[in-house]
Amino acid sequence: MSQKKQDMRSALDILDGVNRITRVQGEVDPKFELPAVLAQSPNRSAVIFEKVKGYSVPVVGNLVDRENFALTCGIESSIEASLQYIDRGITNPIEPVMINNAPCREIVITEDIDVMKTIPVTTFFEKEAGPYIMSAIVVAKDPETSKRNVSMNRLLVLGPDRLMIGMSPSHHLYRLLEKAMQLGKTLEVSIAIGNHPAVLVAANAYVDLGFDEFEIAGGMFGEPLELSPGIAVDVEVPAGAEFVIEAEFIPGELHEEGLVSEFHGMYVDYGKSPILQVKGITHRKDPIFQIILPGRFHEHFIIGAMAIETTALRHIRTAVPRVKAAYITEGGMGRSHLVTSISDPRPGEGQKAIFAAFAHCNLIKHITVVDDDIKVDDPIDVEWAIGTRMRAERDIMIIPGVRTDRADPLVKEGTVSKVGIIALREPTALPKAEIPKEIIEKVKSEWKHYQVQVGDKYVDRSFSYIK
Ligand SMILES: Cc1cc2nc3c(=O)[nH]c(=O)nc-3n(C[C@H](O)[C@H](O)[C@H](O)COP(=O)(O)O)c2cc1C
Ligand SMILES: [Mn+2]
Repeated sequence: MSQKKQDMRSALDILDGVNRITRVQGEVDPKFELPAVLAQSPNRSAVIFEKVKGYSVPVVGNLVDRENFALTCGIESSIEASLQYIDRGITNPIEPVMINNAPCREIVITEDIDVMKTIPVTTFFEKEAGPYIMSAIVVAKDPETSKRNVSMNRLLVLGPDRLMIGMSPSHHLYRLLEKAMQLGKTLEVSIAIGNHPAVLVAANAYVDLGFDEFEIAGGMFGEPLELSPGIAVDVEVPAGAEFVIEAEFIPGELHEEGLVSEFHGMYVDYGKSPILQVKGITHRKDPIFQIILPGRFHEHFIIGAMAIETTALRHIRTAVPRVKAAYITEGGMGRSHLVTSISDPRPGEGQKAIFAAFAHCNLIKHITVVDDDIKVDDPIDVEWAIGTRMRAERDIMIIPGVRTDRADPLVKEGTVSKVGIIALREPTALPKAEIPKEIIEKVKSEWKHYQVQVGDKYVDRSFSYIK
């Protein structure tokens, strides 16, 4: 592989360099115990489990949070920078390049395939049916156009060479499978595990069918993503992936999944899902297995949130050109609550932003619109705007019966009521009380001089409320 920094290992190296990796040296059981340690981990650094019971493969979890994303993508850690970086990937996509003898093909297994023997797949929740691979990107090709599609899908291990794949009917992979069935073809997939955070976020972008998400990853990196051809199927994966599982859908066979945890932290029952027949497994030498703790946990939120807020912002921009930022909150599970800011909004533009965001993504069901002096990712700032600028009788929109995601805990026949809150400043608003700007700048630049000592501790008086 070339020296390109597009794989999970290069991301881990960066995090290691800034002490954002915790190493767990005690042995942990991949069934419940490992996820329990990850769930209890006090900070958001990545966690590497070095000794996993029954395996010689280490496991990494908690790879992606907003700070780690920024560090591993080489951008500033701010909502504006991440929006700009992901948006660049979508606006200026770069076609991937193919390389041979990629690291992900160092070890090839095509006989006596046994997923659980090779990969330390973890079992997360009490009432789930078994071990789930949650960090995988699933690559498939449109049986009509051959255009590539990349998404993240949960995979339940059913047997040595059989996986159940969870797929929402509103997502592209489902449409590709339907097309294949109509054409009487089998659909092949290549599943890559252990990827760079940028690749994971790209796989979650809400773009049109036919838009290859690997081109978005290339656009984000500013260079083509390196791909490796398949060994048993005609589908490519990132060359630096840790594990690759090549498979095809078994036509007509479905598996009753039982309960599965969703991003809101509750079990849902989606009924029957398709089954994959595994045809080969390849991996790097000394592979590392990546897990994402599913359900109401930070990493599951963040990967989706960063993708959805960027594509929502692009969509809102077509209706409201001066929209500035968009942010999917953590309380909103990285899915359902959006805050968006507009510079110098005209009457009715708050409403237009709300319509555009609801039209864009079924998952979004609660939107707050603020002015551009409000930091969209600061819940205190947003609440201040609601407290000082929103007139409830005029500014709260309740829109009944809007299409929602099937995971929504309140869903009824596919719909819920959605809420828009317009917390925009009126022209007659009271002026903000401010200390002269030049004095604030002087104090900030000479801050050491002004530090206040209380007892033996210095008090850092935050300037976050002074704009
Ligand atoms: C950790 C994680 C797990 C996910 N699991 C699933 C899943 O099991 N089924 C699904 O349909 N979408 C799942 N998603 C969301 C999709 O990957 C995402 O909506 C993607 O944009 C769909 O792409 P597509 O429309 O190209 O198929 C998951 C996302 C994350 C971050
Ligand atoms: Mn797609």
